[in-house]
Amino acid sequence: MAKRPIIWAPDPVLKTKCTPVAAVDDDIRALMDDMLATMYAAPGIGLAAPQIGVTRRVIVVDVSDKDEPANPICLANPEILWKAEETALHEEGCLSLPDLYADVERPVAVKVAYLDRDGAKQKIEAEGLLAVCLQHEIDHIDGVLFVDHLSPLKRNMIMKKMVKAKKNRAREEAA
Ligand code: GNR
Ligand code: NI
Repeated sequence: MAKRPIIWAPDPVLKTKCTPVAAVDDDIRALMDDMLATMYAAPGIGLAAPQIGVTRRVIVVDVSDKDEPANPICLANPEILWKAEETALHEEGCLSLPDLYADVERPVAVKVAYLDRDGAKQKIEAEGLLAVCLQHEIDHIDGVLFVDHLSPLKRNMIMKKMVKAKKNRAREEAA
């Protein structure tokens, strides 16, 4: 399992609609393992393949508490089958928009079909933080960031901060 660099917005790879995986083979399993290593190291509660530069429909999540056993879930070709009509606001962050947070409105529960790490068809019904995280990650593989759910004013404020943060990082890396 190798940790990989996380791509920061703005970047075209984060705006890309990712392609489905044909089958969960050893290459996809290695990708899932690298994504989990990258997510746990960050640390984060989810990661989507485009965040490490791979435009395939693969996401990983683990919303377990620190004092609980780890509960990694690997999802290939996740598909939202059902969304609750009820919505709620939840504060979101993103490893591709480090240190920037905003309240995002989403359905409070979702049902998702996917292929697991063994390529078996699975369904998961989620509410609470897991529902938020799954929707955030599935957005990523459709080229959508949490800021795309905000008003243009809020989105532009956050993206301006990201342009500055990326310039600062480039300057630090060059120094
Ligand atoms: O680590 C993360 N935390 C988080 C908090 C609230 C809503 C969504 C998330 S996902 C984020 C990791 C990430 O960027 N996944 O794409
Ligand atoms: Ni994210």
